Amino acid sequence: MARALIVIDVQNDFCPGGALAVPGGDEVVAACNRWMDEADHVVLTQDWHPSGHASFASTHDQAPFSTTMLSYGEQVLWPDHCVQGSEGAALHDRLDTDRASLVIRKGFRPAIDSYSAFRENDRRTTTGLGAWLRGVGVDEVLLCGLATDYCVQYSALDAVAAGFRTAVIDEAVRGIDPDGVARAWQALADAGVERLGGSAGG
Ligand code: VGL
Ligand code: ZN
Repeated sequence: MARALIVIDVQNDFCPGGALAVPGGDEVVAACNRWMDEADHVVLTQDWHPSGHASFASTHDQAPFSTTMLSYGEQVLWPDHCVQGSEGAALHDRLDTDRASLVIRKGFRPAIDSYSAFRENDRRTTTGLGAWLRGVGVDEVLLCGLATDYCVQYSALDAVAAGFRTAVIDEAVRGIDPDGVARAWQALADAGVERLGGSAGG
């Protein structure tokens, strides 16, 4: 069986200077690249929203970081970010994209956000990633990237729920909100997701 490294949303808009910058977001790039050596398959994800996306505060004339009810429930409203084809949506230019066998885009349906790389926020629409991983014989998933409290957390919870042995690499993730990050690590531990310390090769 095989191990996949899933590199979540290492995109310009989540790095310093970006539209939805995660503090220290660019610090994960080197660690993500190093951990690629430990995996049989590298998957990159890309948050990929059309303009006017339902997760954008501007779409609802609301303040960023407020919430609204969408058809599937409560949704945090974000500054416009990762608009399809924009420089902000591009992967960080020091990320080693040559190693990836799959780049999966998510959040492209106008009315549905997708934090998880596996399942959109309606919790029904799948991205196909779980089936792809099984198809290539993956039984173990390592996650790194951005952001710990949103897309990394949701992806890891869906991975472990789908039956993959799942770990999040501590040194290779950064989060948006410190309280949210603490809650995320607790939720991950409760779900049986391993927290990997140390560094690649160690
Ligand atoms: C993300 C908020 C909105 C993430 C994506 O990558 O964690 N967070 N879109
Ligand atoms: Zn997004």
